[in-house]
Amino acid sequence: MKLSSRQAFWYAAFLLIFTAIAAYTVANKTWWFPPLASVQGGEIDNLFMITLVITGIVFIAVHIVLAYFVWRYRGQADRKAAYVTHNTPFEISAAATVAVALVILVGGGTTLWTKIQSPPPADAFTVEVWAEQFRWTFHYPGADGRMGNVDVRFISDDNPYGLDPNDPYAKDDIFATEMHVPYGKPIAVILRSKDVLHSFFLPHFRMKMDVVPGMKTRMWFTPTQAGVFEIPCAELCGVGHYIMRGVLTVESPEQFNEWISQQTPVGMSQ
Ligand SMILES: [Cu+2]
Repeated sequence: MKLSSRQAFWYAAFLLIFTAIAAYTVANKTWWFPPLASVQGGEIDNLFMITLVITGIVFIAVHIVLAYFVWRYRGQADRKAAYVTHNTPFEISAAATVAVALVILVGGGTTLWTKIQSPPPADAFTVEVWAEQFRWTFHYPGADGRMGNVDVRFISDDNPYGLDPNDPYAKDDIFATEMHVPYGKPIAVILRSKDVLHSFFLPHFRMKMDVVPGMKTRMWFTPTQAGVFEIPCAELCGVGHYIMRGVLTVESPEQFNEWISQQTPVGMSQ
């Protein structure tokens, strides 16, 4: 199909306008991340920016070249296509450029992923999280400071989160509908599901982990500020998925101790 000059002009103009709008919305941070609130999130954001700059330069360059070619090689009478078999210097330099970019991106990503997936520090504060259609429940140790064992085989109407009835540490455990953590130390999270796949997402902390029935998954992160943060479920888990939203409060150790002292241990509520 031959493009008339007018068609070629508008086609090229559309490409340039589209590229300019895309570049502007990204550079202007029109739709961007929520404010950062974790140490690990800072490293993730840095890697994201490196990736964005490399791919952004390629994206803009490719579209400018494409627009130019659409205009330059529009339909013209009596013009034949050029026949180019190969161009060794160009092919080597193009392959080398792509290889260097991929080594930077994959190397940076693998290194950071390995670090973030490493076991949590020994002084981390641990919370166990139960996901179910369509809410989050947070499991804390009681006054003895140790969380009781949990197993899905113990789940019943009277024991909705499967505490081990024979475990003395389980007697004073606490199940809360909100997540609170003390500020100033790493937070480790152990994730369990009662029913289907869910995903525990902390957008301000740049953390997300699938919650898989039948297994424990984990994450850990270090908050950099106190505050109240949203916990959306990031896996379509049923008709009520959209209301599956929890709240994470990061607060001073004193405020946290006061909050936890107001929660009712399971042993007393039964
Ligand atoms: Cu869910």
